[in-house]
Amino acid sequence: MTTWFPDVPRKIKYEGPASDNPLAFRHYKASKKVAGKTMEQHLKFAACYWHNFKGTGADPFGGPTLFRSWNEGSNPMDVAFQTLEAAFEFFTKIGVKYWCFHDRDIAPEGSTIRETNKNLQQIVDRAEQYQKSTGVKLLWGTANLFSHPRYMNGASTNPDPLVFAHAAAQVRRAIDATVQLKGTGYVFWGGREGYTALINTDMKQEREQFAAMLHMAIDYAKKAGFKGKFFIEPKPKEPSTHQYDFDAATCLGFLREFGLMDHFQLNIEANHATLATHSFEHDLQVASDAGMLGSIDVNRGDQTVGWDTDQFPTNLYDAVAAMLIVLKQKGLKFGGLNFDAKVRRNSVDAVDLFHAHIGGMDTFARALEIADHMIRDKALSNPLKERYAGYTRGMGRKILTGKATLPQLETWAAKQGEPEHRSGRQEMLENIVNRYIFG
Ligand code: XLS
Ligand code: NI
Ligand code: NI
Repeated sequence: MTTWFPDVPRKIKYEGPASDNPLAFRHYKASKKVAGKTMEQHLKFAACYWHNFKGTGADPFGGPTLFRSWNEGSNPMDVAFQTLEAAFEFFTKIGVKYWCFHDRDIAPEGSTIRETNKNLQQIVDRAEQYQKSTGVKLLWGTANLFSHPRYMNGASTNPDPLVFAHAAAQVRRAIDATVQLKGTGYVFWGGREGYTALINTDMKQEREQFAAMLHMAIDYAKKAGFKGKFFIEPKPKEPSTHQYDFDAATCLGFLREFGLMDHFQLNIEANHATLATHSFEHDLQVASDAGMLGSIDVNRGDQTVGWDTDQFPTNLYDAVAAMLIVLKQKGLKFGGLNFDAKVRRNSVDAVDLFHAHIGGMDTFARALEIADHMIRDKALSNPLKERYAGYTRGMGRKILTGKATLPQLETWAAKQGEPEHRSGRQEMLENIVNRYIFG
């Protein structure tokens, strides 16, 4: 068998925190038990196909810089097959249990829908074999409804129903591929489901069109035997100026408005939350509070720039905040932690893909342990409980159970007088977090 990663001769191993081997895990030990499950079961790490295997490093100011051996060749299907081989070699060597793809990442578009479908089917059949031989599973599949020029005005939100139909054809086959590969999730990220100018946009109708596509997907998936969940992945902008799936709260409103709550959950991406001027943990919490946190695209942005830099996650504070939320909701049943992240355009060696994932996996492994420790000690939940204790009794209880009225509350307030001046203790709580992080 060809080795696409000769610099990494064998599977990356756990060597412990003292190791100085850059190609080893210092914290991620797949079999290590935390709160009754292994790290592997908790974290459900996935590597993504697009950035790792199809990313070129091109940006608006310069062309490709990442020349990968598996992308060399003149026949697109040959390239697709060898890329798939490289991908499964990578998944196996880095030790992720899951992968994610767009239809167009894994197979080239043909000149007709029929040819496109044939290409996709061949690659999916091969992927199925690799999954069997390696034990790597599909976390989620999706359709790329944003790269082709026909989608310049949107896919399901396009003013032209024929474009909608092309998108529908793609969604259908991407669902088939996901079912065949036993993916537990299917993602809708609406890159161009939005607009740049309201002057030429019927926003009300475009949102209805989008909902129509999602309802069709639900109906089709049922017949196709899909047992997983659909996920919407919010993002406020880029490539569209105004995207309809702005953030978690907006998506929840949309799903409620169009009767989609039972079939959907959210896939929250760190860098998308920050683009929406939230924190990563804010959007995770919004989704989780609604029982709708299904999966996470783990990455990070750059605080100094306003675009989606999709860097690998290395910030332990953010990862701990995320894992606190994930552990409290008892994990991600249908989803996992997908590294929707790319190496920088000057990280030109294939081995950089390993360094990148090792960093992300170690960060979340450490975060898992820290978050578990904090939860066991009730380090933050006790102070939180104490802060809201007033709502567990008396008038506070009545407010929450819908038994209080404005006049009653007025009488109570008049009788009690001014409330106590109570500190929120933010700094003390931050020190508590640090205590666990510093160890
Ligand atoms: C882009 C999105 C995309 C989705 C899948 O910003 O994160 O990669 O995760 O379509
Ligand atoms: Ni992104
Ligand atoms: Ni993403």
